[in-house]
Amino acid sequence: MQTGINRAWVMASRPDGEPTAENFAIDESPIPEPEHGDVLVRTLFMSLDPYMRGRMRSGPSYATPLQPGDVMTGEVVARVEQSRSPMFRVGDTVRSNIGWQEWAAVPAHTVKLVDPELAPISTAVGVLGMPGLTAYFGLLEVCQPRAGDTLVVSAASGAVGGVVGQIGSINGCFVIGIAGSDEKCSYVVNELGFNAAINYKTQNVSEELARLSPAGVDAYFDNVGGTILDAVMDNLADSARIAICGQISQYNAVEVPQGPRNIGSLLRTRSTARGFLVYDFERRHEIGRARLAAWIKEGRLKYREDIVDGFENAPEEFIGLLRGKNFGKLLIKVSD
Ligand code: NAP
Ligand code: FER
Repeated sequence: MQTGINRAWVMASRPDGEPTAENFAIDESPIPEPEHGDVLVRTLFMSLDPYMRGRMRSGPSYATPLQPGDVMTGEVVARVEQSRSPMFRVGDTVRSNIGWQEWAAVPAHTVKLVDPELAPISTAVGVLGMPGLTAYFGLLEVCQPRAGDTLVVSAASGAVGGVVGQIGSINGCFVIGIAGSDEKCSYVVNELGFNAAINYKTQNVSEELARLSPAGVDAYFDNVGGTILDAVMDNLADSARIAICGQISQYNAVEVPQGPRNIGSLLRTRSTARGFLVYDFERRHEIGRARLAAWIKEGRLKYREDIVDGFENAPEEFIGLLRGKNFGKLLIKVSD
């Protein structure tokens, strides 16, 4: 039996616009007892992701929204501390959707084993987890990149964007990243091997795209929406493919903002814009994970993690994520 206190971050109230510290509260309870068929897990790394802002909102979604008092949604990398299932042993590393909390007793069949030989275990919720698989399937299936294509990706230095650009390079694309600082831009070019980068805060994105790729953009992996999507749509090549992966520039919006101002460009260029969710490709996730892991081992896929120490820092870092404070995959280190 494990004695002690479990801490969980709950949504105290629904945010109106940008989340604030007051929208979150810590709930304390005894560390739970695993029942027959359960494992007791202790969080090592907690993943913070933009989609969590969507869960805090009421309204239509593929997932049920949080109610005030619910534990914040999220996936963690954890250690099995007690096992009442033949599926796991004490000491196994797993990933589990237990949300923002330090401990949980969960049915063993809901927990996935992490192979520590593949890469550092933190990557199980990063480059080898949901964000990496989003990049892999969104790019290959929705953008359908071909050698010689110009591929543009926004939030380029982030968990998804960094992987998208590198898989684009592996497929022979000319890759242009869009990011929010000179440091992030130089990182994607100099460390990740993108061909070029545009700082959307200091440069005119539409003009830079026209200069860097006069023949137009063949594939756009959209992580942000808003005015950056508009700028890319000003520069489409014929038969371009736009993957609508995320719209982070609008996640804190109180009113649904005015839509793309240049839909006519799709018509003129016979282009396609398609939304997708990483879960659409769930049956092939293990294939994607294996390929991503192989590229890491071969040195062809690099990744950056932004690891912040301390469970108590989760809300502040999450608010920062929506503002672009993170640089690479954002994780909270909860215990050793
Ligand atoms: P991330 O890129 O690591 O972090 C978010 C980044 O978004 C920030 O660092 C910031 O970078 C950028 N950003 C924030 N506000 C912005 C704004 N107003 N305009 C432009 N950029 C802004 O996050 P991630 O986990 O890789 O997620 C990236 C996108 O993919 C998100 O939209 C997310 O919702 C989406 N996603 C979708 C799926 C799916 O299944 N469809 C799955 C996973 C993720 P800068 O400093 O460069 O602005
Ligand atoms: C994400 C952004 C949005 C994401 C999922 C969604 C899994 C889905 C939103 C909806 O159904 O309303 O990053 O990641």
